[in-house]
Amino acid sequence: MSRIVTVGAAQMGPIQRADSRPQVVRRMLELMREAAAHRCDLVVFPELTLTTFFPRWWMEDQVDIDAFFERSMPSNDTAPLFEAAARLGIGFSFGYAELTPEGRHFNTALLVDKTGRQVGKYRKIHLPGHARHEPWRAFQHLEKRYFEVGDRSWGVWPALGGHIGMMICNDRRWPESYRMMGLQSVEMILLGYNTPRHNPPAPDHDRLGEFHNQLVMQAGAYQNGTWVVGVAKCGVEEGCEMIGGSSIIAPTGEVIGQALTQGDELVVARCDLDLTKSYKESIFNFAMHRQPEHYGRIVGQRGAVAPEGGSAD
Ligand code: ING
Repeated sequence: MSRIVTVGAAQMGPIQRADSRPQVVRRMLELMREAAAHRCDLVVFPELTLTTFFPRWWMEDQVDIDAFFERSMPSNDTAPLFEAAARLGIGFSFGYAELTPEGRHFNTALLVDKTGRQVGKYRKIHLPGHARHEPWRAFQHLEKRYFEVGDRSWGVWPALGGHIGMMICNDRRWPESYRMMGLQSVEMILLGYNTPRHNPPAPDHDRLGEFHNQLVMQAGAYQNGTWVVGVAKCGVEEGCEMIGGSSIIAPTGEVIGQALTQGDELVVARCDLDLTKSYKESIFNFAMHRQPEHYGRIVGQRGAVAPEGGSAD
């Protein structure tokens, strides 16, 4: 028995500050049409798909900041995506900056089914970077200033014949994100990312950008017996290079599809959700092997606490 979901990882090249939402949506629709031609069931778009990665700039006027946010979803600009999904019979997920009616700001991702109905919503929990202006940096990374921490934990939704979950960008570097969905029997995790090549506080990491990107997604896939679809917005945006490497990763931990460019590029793979079973029922049979009574620090502590002197045992 196999439950095949044909996935299109829809990598987006750079979006410049002057690029309008209609221009970006046209690019997304082109990728969706290409996915339909490849008989995809699902198209996955990156984090903050609709605009340039604006947290790279220090802004003080909330009007300027809110210009990057969506007040409604779908909006006039994004409605064509939902209509195309229903017309083509393709589910999709994408990330955007959400401004709620109550005035709250989130880095959000949506899961939309083949009928164009919103199935799931996730708001980014791990916000990297900093909240204050740090002019020493070549560019800012102000997600802690512009977004609130998500107000709901990672969800898993029945969709496309399986259990689908979402996370966003920096979440992928934290094993807790995967495990929270692994404990909900997730079979495919969708995630988008905008990852600058250069990380000002740790420039020695720059040469390892693609390696760390793959490392964390492959580990998360294998350790939770799930597919992982990681999709980049990449290339040089406003002078800032962001890494590509969009990947479709099997529960084996193997990369079975990967983008080759730093532009708009569709990576297609047939993903059998039943490949997850042998991992979930053996090496990562959580009910049989996990020992939560010894995991207290993982939830009880925020930061690390080193041992007081003394011997090892
Ligand atoms: N971006 C980055 C990410 O976690 C980052 C933050 C930049 C981490 C550079 C490491 C190096 O991929 C987002 N948007 O979370």
